[in-house]
Amino acid sequence: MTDIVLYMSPGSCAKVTSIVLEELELSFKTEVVRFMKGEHKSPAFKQKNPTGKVPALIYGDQALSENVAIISFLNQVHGKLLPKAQNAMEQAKQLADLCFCSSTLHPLVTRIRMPSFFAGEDNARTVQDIAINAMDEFFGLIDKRLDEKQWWYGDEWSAMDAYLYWCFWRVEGAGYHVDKFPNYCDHARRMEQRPAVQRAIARDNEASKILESEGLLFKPKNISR
Ligand SMILES: N[C@@H](CCC(=O)N[C@@H](CS)C(=O)NCC(=O)O)C(=O)O
Repeated sequence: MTDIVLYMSPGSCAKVTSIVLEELELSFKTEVVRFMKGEHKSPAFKQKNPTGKVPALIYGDQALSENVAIISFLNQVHGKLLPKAQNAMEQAKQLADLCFCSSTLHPLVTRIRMPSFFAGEDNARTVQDIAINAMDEFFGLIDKRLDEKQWWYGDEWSAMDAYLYWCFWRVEGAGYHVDKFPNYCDHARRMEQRPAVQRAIARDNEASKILESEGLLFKPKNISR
């Protein structure tokens, strides 16, 4: 059996990889990366991911980063993560969907969750306002698509649902008005019913506990609205 190790930090988008590994029922270990200690920027970690970001997935003797690449790889090796594409265009469209999460939603998630990182405390509210405004369009689009479908691709759960869930969950706890998007809210609650998602959440909570006990748990301040 291939040795699999997921380098993660609680709350981070490594949870997307954690969910898909759990959905595949693969046996894997998690290693907590301590952002507050700068472990992600250490030479040892940068050997796993030169960009100094989680997730980094060790799969056998190889390291792979970027959720989109990890999902594509795991789907090619283990299947089950994306609907079977009938042709190159369909496959490319699935990639476009995943890239929508990583390149469009994720940057907005971070600006809603941690606006002061981008513009300092004085300008945090302005950054967050702009990000919320931009996010509304995309959450609207997702909500509309989920109106008649339980999962992004219909009846079939996919890794796209894991990615959408992480984006939702991350801003839900940051004061973003998720209740304006009832179908997306229902999707998140459906995700939380899945045993694999519950196991990934438990791993995340376990990692939070470790960091909390070490005084290294990062808790961004919410802006009151
Ligand atoms: N596009 C990357 C994004 C990775 C990313 O931004 N990870 C964040 C956590 S959500 C991180 O490691 N941040 C640490 C930093 O930028 O210093 C992916 O999908 O894997």
